[in-house]
Amino acid sequence: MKKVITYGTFDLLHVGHVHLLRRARELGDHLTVAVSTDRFNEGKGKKTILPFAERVEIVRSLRYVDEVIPEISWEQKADDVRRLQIDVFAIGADWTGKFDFLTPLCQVVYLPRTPDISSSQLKAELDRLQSVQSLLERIHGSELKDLIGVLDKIVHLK
Ligand code: C2G
Repeated sequence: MKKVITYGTFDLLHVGHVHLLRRARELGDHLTVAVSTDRFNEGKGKKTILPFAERVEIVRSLRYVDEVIPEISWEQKADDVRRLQIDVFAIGADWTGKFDFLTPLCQVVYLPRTPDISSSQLKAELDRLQSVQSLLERIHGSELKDLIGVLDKIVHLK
């Protein structure tokens, strides 16, 4: 059985993550995903929306994923590869070259990223929607009606 491993935060799971996991799984017969813990993410300077336990549950539910382990440090990869008898390490091409030190232990594959989607983009969009919502909440009923009237006139002027 050809075993593949990959590592990541997988916050706000999106198609970029799913495409990566599908292609990683297609490199073998079994895919292990090491999901970054909240503490490890702090070290990466990453603030996640979803806590570790939820990110694990979501990743574990995917058809491409056979096993999930925690990623708690940068140094665990070589031990994971040996302990789990991994044949292929795969990760997105934004990491190209960073994990070549694993080549004596297993094949190292950098997979092209999916363009135009990222957890940080989704977070930025969520923040924007939240600020629009709080603005509308601050505008009282009558003012909101006036604002809608003005916007309506602008739209119909076009
Ligand atoms: N990814 C992708 N396309 C995107 C976004 C992400 O292919 N549009 C890939 C990344 O390259 C990575 C995986 O999806 O292989 C998970 O991405 P993140 O959750 O951002 O993980 P990252 O912060 O890159 O953590 O030790 C390695 C790190 O834990 C990797």
